[in-house]
Amino acid sequence: MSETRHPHPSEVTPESIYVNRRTFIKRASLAGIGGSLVAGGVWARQKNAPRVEGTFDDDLTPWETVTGYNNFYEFGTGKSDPKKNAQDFRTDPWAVEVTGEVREKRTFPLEELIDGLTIEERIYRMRCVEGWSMVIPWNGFMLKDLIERLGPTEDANYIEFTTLLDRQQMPGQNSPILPWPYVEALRMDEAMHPLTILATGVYGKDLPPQNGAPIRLVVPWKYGFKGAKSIVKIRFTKRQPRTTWNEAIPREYGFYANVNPDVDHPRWSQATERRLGEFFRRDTLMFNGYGEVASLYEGMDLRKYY
Ligand SMILES: Nc1nc2c(c(=O)[nH]1)N[C@H]1C(S)=C(S)[C@@H](COP(=O)(O)O)O[C@H]1N2
Ligand SMILES: [Mo]
Repeated sequence: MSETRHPHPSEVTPESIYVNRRTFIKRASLAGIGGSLVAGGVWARQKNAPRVEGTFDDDLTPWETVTGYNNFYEFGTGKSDPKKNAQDFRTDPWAVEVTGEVREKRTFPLEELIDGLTIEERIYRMRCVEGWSMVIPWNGFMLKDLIERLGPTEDANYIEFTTLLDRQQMPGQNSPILPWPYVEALRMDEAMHPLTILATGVYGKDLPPQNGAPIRLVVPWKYGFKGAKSIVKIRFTKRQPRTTWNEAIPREYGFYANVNPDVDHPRWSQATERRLGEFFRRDTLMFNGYGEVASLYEGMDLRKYY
């Protein structure tokens, strides 16, 4: 990467929490990465072995941070609340309703919905609107592959994702901190971009509940809040759907939510970020470093469409 040199994480973090990708791969293969690693769950029932897609030289954020420092307001607003409060969350059986402008309009058991789709490992930089970032080895499939299978109609311009609404299991939904259930959406061309995935795993295991088990959206060039967790409904729409954070605080959270160091959040700058596990802040990169998506927004004023 051509950005200014930042200290190597091993220079500023204790060796024990420093995970090098190569060591990880070695360890993972020793443990037998993939289906045999865990019993039950979505990941284990996937027939195809994960394929590692591309290479990436940023160090991975350690498992403990990826699964212990989360935003999932259904389970509390503190960063350590989701891990604590989501442990008994039931993700099996799980079904996803597919509706709206689409040929295959019905409710699918999760296994059937994703059966046969190619699961890969995708190591993505993730950037939260709050200013922290991580590098996460997701396991998932291209949303595009699922969309092609479902067959949206010509009127499908957007795709909407809805999180489970369950006030018993998700205590946060008893407080009006957000309009529930959590909803996010993408324009169809964003959804069809090969970088956009639905993740079912992380670090070669099923997603832990706090990370959005059993299936969640991952869009690496957008702020983390676009990545709706624990999805129970996928709806194809003609018009731009209402989305949770945009509806809650429109001035602060736009529909597009593209990572953009030049457009500040009204209450803080978005120019830099703190990669969790590192000491010094890094410059935030346009589109979180995924410049290949720029063509999706050609001719759009990204200050207006933030
Ligand atoms: N349903 C739901 N999805 C959600 C959230 C949430 O509160 N509820 N938080 C979002 C935010 S703000 C971020 S930064 C990411 C965090 O994902 P992670 O905990 O797996 O890192 O999840 C996103 N998806
Ligand atoms: Mo976030």
